[in-house]
Amino acid sequence: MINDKKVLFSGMQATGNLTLGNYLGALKNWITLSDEYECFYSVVDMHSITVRQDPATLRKRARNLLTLYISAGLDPEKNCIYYQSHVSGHAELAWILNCFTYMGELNRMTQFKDKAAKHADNINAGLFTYPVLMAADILLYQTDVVPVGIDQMQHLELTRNIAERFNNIYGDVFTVPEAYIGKVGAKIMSLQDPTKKMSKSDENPNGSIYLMDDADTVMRKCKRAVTDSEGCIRYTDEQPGLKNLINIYCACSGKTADEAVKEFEGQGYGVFKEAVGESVNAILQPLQAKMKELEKEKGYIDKIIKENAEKAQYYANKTLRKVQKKVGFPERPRI
Ligand code: ATP
Ligand code: LTN
Repeated sequence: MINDKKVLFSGMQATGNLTLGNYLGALKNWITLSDEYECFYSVVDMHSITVRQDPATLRKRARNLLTLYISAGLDPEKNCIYYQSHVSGHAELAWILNCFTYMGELNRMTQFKDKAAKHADNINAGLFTYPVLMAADILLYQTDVVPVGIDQMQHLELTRNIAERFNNIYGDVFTVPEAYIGKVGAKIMSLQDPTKKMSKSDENPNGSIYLMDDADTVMRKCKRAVTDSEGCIRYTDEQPGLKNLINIYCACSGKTADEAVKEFEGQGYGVFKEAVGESVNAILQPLQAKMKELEKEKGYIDKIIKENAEKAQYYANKTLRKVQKKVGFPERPRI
């Protein structure tokens, strides 16, 4: 608990342009939960270098992502929005937790298998131990709840196992966190291949709606989305493309699937796709306007970055010192 509130932690990688999947699966829930919890929202730039990055591009994307968190509605005065690389505790705890994680556990991680297949020329140890750094992110702040898309569930389970293993040896050191997966939007699929998740690193830009896509591009992508030849609006696994569009529509408009199906009963896919495009634009347009405004406020963003890094470091150190003592490191003299 911090300030009598439970703690929430989440993060995103600065590996590309954020998609609607990132927004509906994660960011949107961050905003809903932010009043109830003491929140830490990190730009996890240390995770990003598990695949090769151009340094200047990474720096720019990280700054964009941090600004986007604020543009999407997270108040940086109330929520701790910061760069992971600014708080040394993440790497320090990750090392310790590495020694409490088994190779076999990491070998089972599907994200590792996917990324290793995709980057076969660079299967580095960081890619393999990526979930341990993620566990360190979460456990460092004694986190109660972690809002993520469903694809991160396996990493959350591993985090809980590591925390429980450590607690069983050393006593109650870590809070064991729960995942928070939203009801709608937990997994948004590609518009071009509804069997694949919408991903910011997809090579086909038509499969993803990017948060910075202009209104016409959003509409065009929605109209071109792959559906089927049934021609009838139903919410079923047999029509995965349509189901995905209904999920997007519901997550953006706040309606239920039943309501959406009733609303478009007897109408063609064209009319429905247009409504999907409009519902997405109603969310993206204000976000883009705020982003443009904030990009000009350089001094303000710099101040947020500094103050929040200090706040995060303070809480991180509390846990870290406790852990270091438990595992038997000598007490640090003040340097
Ligand atoms: P990459 O393509 O680089 O692997 P990504 O698009 O999967 O990236 P991450 O940075 O790994 O994005 O994820 C950020 C957050 O967005 C996580 O909480 C993740 O669960 C969520 N998320 C990512 N893609 C989707 C999706 N298609 N639907 C719902 N949530 C998603
Ligand atoms: N692995 C996550 C990003 C991430 C994260 C975290 C999410 C890194 N550390 C801690 C929640 C909590 C992903 O979305 N790919």
